[in-house]
Amino acid sequence: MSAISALLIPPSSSLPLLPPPQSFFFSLPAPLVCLYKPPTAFFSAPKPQLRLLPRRALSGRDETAEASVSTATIAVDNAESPDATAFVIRARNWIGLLQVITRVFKILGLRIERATIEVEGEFFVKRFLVVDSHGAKIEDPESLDRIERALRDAIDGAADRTPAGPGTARLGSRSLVVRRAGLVPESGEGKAKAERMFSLMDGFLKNDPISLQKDILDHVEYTVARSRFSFDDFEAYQAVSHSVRDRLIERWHDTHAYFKRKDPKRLYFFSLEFLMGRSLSNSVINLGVRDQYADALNQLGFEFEVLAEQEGDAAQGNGGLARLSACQMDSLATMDFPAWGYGLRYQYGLFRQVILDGFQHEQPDYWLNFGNPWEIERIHVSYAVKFYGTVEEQDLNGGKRKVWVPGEMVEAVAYDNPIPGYGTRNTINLRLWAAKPSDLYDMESYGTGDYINAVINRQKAETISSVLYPDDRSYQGKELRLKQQYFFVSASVQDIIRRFKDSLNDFNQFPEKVALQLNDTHPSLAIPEVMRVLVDEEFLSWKQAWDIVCKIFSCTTHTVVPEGLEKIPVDLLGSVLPRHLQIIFDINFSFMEELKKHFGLDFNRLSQMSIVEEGAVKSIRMANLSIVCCHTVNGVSRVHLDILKTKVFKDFYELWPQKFHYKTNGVTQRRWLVVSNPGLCGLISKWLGTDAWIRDMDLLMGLRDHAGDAELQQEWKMVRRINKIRLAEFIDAMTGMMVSPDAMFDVQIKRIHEYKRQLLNILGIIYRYDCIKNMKESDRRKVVPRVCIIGGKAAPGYDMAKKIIKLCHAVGETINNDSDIDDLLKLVFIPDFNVSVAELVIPGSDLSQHISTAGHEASGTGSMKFLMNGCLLLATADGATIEIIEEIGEDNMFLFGAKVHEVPKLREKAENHRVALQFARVLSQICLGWYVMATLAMRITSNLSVTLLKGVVTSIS
Ligand code: NBG
Repeated sequence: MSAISALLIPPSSSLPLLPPPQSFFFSLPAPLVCLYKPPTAFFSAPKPQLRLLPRRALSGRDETAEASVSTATIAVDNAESPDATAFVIRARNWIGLLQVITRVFKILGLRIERATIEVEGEFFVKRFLVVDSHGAKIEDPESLDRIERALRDAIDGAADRTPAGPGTARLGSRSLVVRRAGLVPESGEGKAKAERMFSLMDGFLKNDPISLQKDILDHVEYTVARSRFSFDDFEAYQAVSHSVRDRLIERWHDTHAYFKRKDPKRLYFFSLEFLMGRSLSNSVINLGVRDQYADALNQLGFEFEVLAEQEGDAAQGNGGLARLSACQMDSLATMDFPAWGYGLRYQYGLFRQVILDGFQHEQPDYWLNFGNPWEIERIHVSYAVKFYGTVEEQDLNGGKRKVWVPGEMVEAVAYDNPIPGYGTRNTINLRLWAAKPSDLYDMESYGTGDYINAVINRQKAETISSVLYPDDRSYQGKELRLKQQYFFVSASVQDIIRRFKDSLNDFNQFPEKVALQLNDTHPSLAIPEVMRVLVDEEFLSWKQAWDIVCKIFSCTTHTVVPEGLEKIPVDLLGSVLPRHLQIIFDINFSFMEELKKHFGLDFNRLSQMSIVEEGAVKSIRMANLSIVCCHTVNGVSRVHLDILKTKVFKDFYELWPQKFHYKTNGVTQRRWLVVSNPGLCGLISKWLGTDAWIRDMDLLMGLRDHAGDAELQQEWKMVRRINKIRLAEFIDAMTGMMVSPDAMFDVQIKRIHEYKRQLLNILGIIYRYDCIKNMKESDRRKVVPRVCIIGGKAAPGYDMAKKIIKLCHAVGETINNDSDIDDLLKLVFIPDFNVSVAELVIPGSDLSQHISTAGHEASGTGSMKFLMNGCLLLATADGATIEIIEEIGEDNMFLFGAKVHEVPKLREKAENHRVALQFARVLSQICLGWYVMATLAMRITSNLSVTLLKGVVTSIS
């Protein structure tokens, strides 16, 4: 145990259970947002590097002002007192300084014995006599150094948010930063007006309870338009959210002003899906005002948690890829990147799953019905997006140019969603586009006299952003999907180019200002779109444009199987985006020529690598297009990259090995621990003596020092128990089933897929049930009661996945109603699994299953969420789990099934595989109708036997 950790172990009650993270900023080592690999190198951006936001840069102060507040000196004096350490802090005073200092001591588990204050000219000298948590003097130099650094960081950090310099008020509280009139004209009427404006809005919104209450009640009255004497929980949630949004907007403006001034290289993250879940809790935690809101609401008679529960999920995505985008945004903001997210604002999110008689039914998720306080509609930020039409050749700008004459035009209107970083003022933007009818076009149809139909036709434009496609692994080349992809890409590219041109006009500098990260192939039309804009609209030569494109794009792929790769029929693309098809053909032509030089006339290879797939339906392979144009192709785990290199993109890897990289996925601990498991969060901070792990995950290693401590174990159990009770209540509310929190909660929650093998889990449950039924009473007493929990949605068109859900219900019906086995085994299906359900289930789980057939899960981020909540894993060596095993050790998990390299061999042998007796017995029980829906189950099993024999069974052994 290091000296500092020994020092920092608090005497249990000296720290609040959940130290408010907003109290001050430690300056932290470069944060790691991924559990295992920091994603900073994600973009492999060419020089110059993206410029990170300096931690103190967003205070609205200039550099000269900075010098004037950073004059604090801190001295340690161990001679002054025989039994306490003196910290002497000499600084210009500001309101709140004392609070910041005492807070540091408190959080470090130190006790202030005595404090004195003297004045020396304009300086104050504050002397604190301090002892450690055991009442002893602090003598260890390392500890002293850490305390001193914490003090300095806190004082400087708080001072950074404190105004300085002439003409500004000195407000010490962290939230009272004064705005500086950076754009005030030097003199004249303009100056007077600007000064007046800034004096009217001279401070950021305050976060003391009274100010918060006033803001909330104002929003009740003026935004929600309810009387402040009569409003319900939902209206209170709306008002609270709007007041939080106001605070987000302040930081968001500062961030934009800062980056506009500095003009760094910006990172643009393009994704068709963002699975954000709820925002309120996450926002107040990242803003550092969680406790203030809780207090303020308490005094008004509301509970923060209850209001947070009112929020619906923003389910603008399907599964792993989309949740990764959301975690990515949180991390980019926290790590001070000048980043932007771009996507589509769907009116209907991922369908709601309703279970009727054990079958999944889909209901539309019209999530905007209740308003969305987190977005800001930017009616003035809109772009026309073109579709259909023809390409003509015209004489333009001194040469023959291609001109796309569109057949339809739709307006893309921006909806901005501020994303706050944790422990920083950096608040980045997720800009989502909504489709609106365009005013620019279609005037003619109004002249025809059929006014009503003209309006109705225009309204159809809105369908582009109306609904999220609910499949996560298959793409059927649908026109609407293609229009969605191009719509968001085109608007985003126009926005980026507009921003670039605001400061520069030379496109040679474009790669120094823009990095474009494509999340899977869905946004890959951005490639021909940038080519089109540069060549057709900015009149660059093809070569110049191509050089730029090759420098700015990188992409991540999230799939392992070739069927998951997107293809767009040429006919469809040619009709919707005629100019883009030409550009793709031209790119492919040059690429093929390059290939011939490299590999000779190896037609087999050429046809496999071609962007254009010949065949019954001639198609564009979006993955090939991306690889050809991107400087970096990113896998999401080590084994995923291996599979890309050796199978899916083998030929490309041989050609361009330098392009292929991997960054193992991560999840943000802000969402998956701090928001979802406050009990464990408090415990960790208490035992580590700091909450710095909320930005720097590696610090959790420090818990190892305390792992054997009985007190910690006891507290841990208590936290787990409370989470399990909460989960049991939720299960009761959702399914009407009472489960005992004393039982082991064995959980598998994720999208339903054959490769994820929920089916295998269910077969295992049947086997367990059969064993219990056949046990002697004495043996039954040794069985650990278990509640098996399964949850997840099946894509509406994925028949087998839907049957698996039905089988789960059928088996549950039998097991749960069997009074003979009592509480020894239960099977629960949690309906409508989404982000907020996961936030509730994960902290209450004892065991979680991640049992995909090895070689099928690209990464798998679920296991990371369970793991950081202290849940045991039962997992195959697949995706990121392989790296997790290396980190935590095989002894600390239940490793299961065949390895990646063993699976193909087992598949080969599957035809003649003799299944284990128990397995055959389980199948026959289903076939014999033990589990209610015998006929249905029979149909499943007949399909199953093929799957099982080919893959599943091999992994049971
Ligand atoms: C998923 C993979 C997961 C991976 C996430 C995030 C899609 C299409 N793919 O294994 O199946 O963890 O992407 O990379 O959601």
